[in-house]
Amino acid sequence: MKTFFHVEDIGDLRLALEEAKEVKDNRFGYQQLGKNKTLLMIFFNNSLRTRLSTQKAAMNLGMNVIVLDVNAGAWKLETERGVIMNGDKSEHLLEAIPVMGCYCDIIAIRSFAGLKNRDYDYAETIVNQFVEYSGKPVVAMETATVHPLQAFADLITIEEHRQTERPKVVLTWAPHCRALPQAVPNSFAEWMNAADVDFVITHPKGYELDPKFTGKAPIEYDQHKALRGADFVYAKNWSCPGVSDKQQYGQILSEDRAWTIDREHMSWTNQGYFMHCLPVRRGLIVSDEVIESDHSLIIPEAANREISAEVVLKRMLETL
Ligand code: AN0
Ligand code: CP
Repeated sequence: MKTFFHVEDIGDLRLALEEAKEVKDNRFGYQQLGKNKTLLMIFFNNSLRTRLSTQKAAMNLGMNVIVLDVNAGAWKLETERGVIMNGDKSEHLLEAIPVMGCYCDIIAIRSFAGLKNRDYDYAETIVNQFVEYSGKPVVAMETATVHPLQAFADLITIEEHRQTERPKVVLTWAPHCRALPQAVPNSFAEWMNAADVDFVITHPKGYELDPKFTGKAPIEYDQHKALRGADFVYAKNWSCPGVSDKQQYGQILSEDRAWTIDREHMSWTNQGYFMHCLPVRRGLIVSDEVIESDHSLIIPEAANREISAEVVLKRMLETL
């Protein structure tokens, strides 16, 4: 595996889930694979889970790990071509990338959407340069448009908790006070479409995600109807994806708290499980009772981030 951005990169999902189970049961079984190999983790944005779980996964595989917080200690990087660099940015990404590639065997990168220019974000301008100029395999740790390590961990969690062959999984928008990217719902939709589940998306009008990720998944604008009979409720806020109106890209179109997942919302489901990638704002996305209930899967999801990362790094190490 040379890149990990999309569900296609992992190939057959059944096999990937089997491998995840095997890795989870024997997470230190592949220590020789990573011996004398180095993972470089580059963060342009904050992280708790991704930082810890990906490093843990690499250590399980016997790898060495270097973590670089670009905004804390590195030279400020220019990312645009064709500019006269007479401002506060001392180094250009186009030099920094091949330099970083010299010191590692695999690069993992977190670089969120700027939410200002849809074309720039959806072209994956930053991470594509890493793919092109680093000379190393690249793992997405949430890029402008995707968060596949999260979606894979979520799928593992659903697989572990499903009670039927084909559970109903609902992705529901929920309100938030700050504009958030679409990477998590984009990847979740992409992975659920590829998985053996009944997948439904619900959100207020104007929040339609890019069909490149949602495919033929049905959109139900009535949240109550969508949640009826759900086995898994995956809540997430995202800002306007700007599909029909680019000018609205990245804007907050609604803060309607009727969409907050509380006990009443969960009572419409089939004794469904609550899911969220975290970090989550209580009172906006979800009520205290729901997130603390025994049907909340937030901690198992976070725990499975170690497993999704280990499967991905293992596969990359196997093809180095
Ligand atoms: C980020 C997001 O919504 O994409 C990261 C989630 C994993 N969340 C925040 O910035 C709060
Ligand atoms: N879910 C997730 O990616 O969390 P962090 O932003 O803390 O890494």
